[in-house]
Amino acid sequence: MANHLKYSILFLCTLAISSCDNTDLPSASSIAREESRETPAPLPARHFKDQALVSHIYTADPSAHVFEGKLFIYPSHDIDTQSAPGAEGQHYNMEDYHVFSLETVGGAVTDHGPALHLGEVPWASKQMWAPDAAEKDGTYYLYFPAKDQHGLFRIGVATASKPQGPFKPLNEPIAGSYSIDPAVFKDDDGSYYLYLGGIRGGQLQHWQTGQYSAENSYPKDKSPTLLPRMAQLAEDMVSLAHPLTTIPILDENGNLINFGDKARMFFEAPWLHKFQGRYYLSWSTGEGHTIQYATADKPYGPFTWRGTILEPVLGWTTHHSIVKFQEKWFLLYHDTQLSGGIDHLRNIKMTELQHKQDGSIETIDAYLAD
Ligand code: FUB
Repeated sequence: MANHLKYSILFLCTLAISSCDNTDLPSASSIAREESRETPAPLPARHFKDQALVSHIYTADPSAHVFEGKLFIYPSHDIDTQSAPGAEGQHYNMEDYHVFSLETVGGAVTDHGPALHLGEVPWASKQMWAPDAAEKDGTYYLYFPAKDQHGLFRIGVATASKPQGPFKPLNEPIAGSYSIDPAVFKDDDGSYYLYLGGIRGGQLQHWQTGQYSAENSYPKDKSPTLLPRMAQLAEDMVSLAHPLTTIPILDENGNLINFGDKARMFFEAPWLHKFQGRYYLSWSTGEGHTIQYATADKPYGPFTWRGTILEPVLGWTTHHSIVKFQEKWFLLYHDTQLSGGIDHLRNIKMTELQHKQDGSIETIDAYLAD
């Protein structure tokens, strides 16, 4: 038996003994399916630095914002699935969103219940992946990726009068949108920008020219990698002020980062935050399993690579957000601690993030030192 599976079973036994109230625990068959997937090298059972924010359902991809003085979290809601794992991410077959809130760090986490279900979205067919939210003039906007009736990811919007929803979806996705992982950044002048993108299952490789191509191809290792996209949101918050544009990410020599640079290349999960007047773009490297970041003077970039925010966590994916709450900065992220390493059954966590004097970010390890 592989170490990875042994560790999964051990961890599940521990959960059972401690009478955890997790209602979505995986079946033995899902663990077996997981065993056949390509996973990172087995990790030793070290102690986790942070504990899951909630354990009654599986959650992932936490986007966090402060609304009405509370920290609101908009994660994916992971579910066990009959879809076999595959390169297209078909086993991430989520169907709804729950919104969570905290009044204080370390305090009770409120699950506000179902906020939007796939069946309510006229244009969507499946896979409600990582969402984000924004507020403007008392209306709350939930931005979410889902596959349309042709199997293409689009970004939808749903609105509510409260940060926790329930959200009412628009009949159509955002015109000109594609791929996954929307993140909305509000600048100090009141402008809103939508960042997005994810390769492989996230389909960004099909939009290399800005137009859809059925060809499923990637750059050569020594060519610039695929870049995340962004656009300013129009005043109505549900359309783009201009077509999506690429965001240059440069290395320390001023060259675009190459596709072969697996430790730094953009894979998915773009997030934008601003610290001391500087724009910080952070992203998941996918196969590199880290969160990297770059900085710029403008929301459009070009961004220059600066370093690693988060070292690999337990599980294949890594996805985060960065938010200032009650005078401190926090990294929201996920791992697969509760499911014992099952990639599509994740749990959200939160940890403090430090900007150093020179504006760089201290690298976070999700494990305690041995
Ligand atoms: O949750 C589904 C997908 O997994 C997200 O959209 C990606 O960022 C990855 O976390």
